[in-house]
Amino acid sequence: MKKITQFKPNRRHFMQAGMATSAALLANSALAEDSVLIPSRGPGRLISETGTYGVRSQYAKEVRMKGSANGLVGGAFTPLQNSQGMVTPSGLHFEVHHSGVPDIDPSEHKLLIHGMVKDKKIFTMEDLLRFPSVSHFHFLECAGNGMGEWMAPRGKSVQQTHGLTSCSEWTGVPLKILLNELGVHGNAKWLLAEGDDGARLARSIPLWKAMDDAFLAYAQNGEFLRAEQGFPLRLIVPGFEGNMNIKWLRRLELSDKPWWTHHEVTEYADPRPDDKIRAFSFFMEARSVITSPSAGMKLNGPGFYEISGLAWSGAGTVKKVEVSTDGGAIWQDASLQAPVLPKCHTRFHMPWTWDGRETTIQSRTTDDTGYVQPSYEEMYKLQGPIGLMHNNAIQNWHIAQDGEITNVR
Ligand SMILES: Nc1nc2c(c(=O)[nH]1)N[C@H]1C(S)=C(S)[C@@H](COP(=O)(O)O)O[C@H]1N2
Ligand SMILES: [Mo]
Repeated sequence: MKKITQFKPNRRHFMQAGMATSAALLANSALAEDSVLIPSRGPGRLISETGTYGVRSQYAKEVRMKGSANGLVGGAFTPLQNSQGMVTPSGLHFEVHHSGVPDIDPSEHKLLIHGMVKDKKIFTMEDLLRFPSVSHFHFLECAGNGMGEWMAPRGKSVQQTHGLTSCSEWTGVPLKILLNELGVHGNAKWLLAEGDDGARLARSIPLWKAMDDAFLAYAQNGEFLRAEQGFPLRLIVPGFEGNMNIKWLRRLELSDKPWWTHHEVTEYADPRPDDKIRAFSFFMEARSVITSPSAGMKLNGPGFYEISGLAWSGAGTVKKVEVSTDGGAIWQDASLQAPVLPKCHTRFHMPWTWDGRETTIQSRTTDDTGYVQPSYEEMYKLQGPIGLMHNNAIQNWHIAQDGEITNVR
């Protein structure tokens, strides 16, 4: 029988992958070959018993982390520390709700489009599924992602500090197809999008965005939307703050002015240091974070580690991610994993050999508009030291001599 030996990454493997690394590699010693020469297990679980919908291995444990005062308002955070690649599994996509998750029968769901259009119309889901569709990978980020981090580092893990961003492939009907079908009035400039949840969450969407890349999604990662993500229909406004991506969409009303809805005059109006208030901020600006290694993890002694993380920009495409492993003195370009798509999570990697000394690691991204992710100091200058929404500052992870990783400023 052919002998199976344990795989140990070495310098050659990294060179083959086109990466330069000073490979003082993994510390674990070779195991006895006998322990990996696997005797046949015998037959596995019966096919009929695997069920009609796949289940995770019992050893896959990552879950969302719930955060809610009363069970209706609040959400659940994506476990970014375990994330791989750029797509978030639908079952781990973050959630933010303002009145819980409604249970909507798609055969009864309707979408009304009215206001400044030539013909107002009610669409059923069946109608919408007949239109030409598009599929796009986009991140979705709550503008409040990291709101607890403004004043001081509080989160114990990247799930707590950054877990209100996720990325899916969304499929649906481009909004411009529907609007062109109905005929938009020449003076229309805005549309109100309203959800069919108890909160009737509604936001004013600029018409240019509706005519650009907004679409009405009914599917996520190849199947119908999860209930939590807005089943059976949600608005996707790529790159705009999560709150504007109205779930359980029931109504679009066109107008010549914005509505100043509840959210537009409360949480989503951002106070500025110059005493002005920025309303309709729309874009989630460029941001990145190292997901591994990250707070709550512990490095197992000096040696080789791959630094890996996510970068994204609501204004465009990630152009560059720089990583520092010495507290910000030297920055090196990380490699970006293809595909690098607009308004989408981009996975970055950088090989690193830890010398065992205390240090801080961080990442900084630049998008194709030339915008550079700010430090906290730079962000305070623009947005003030007390903020709620749109925290996109550089994240520092401190590594102690014993390998313990914590969230620091
Ligand atoms: N109808 C409706 N749409 C909504 C919400 C809501 O509570 N009701 N929450 C908004 C907020 S604040 C965010 S961040 C995103 C979250 O989308 P997700 O739960 O699919 O991640 O949906 C937005 N759309
Ligand atoms: Mo949100």
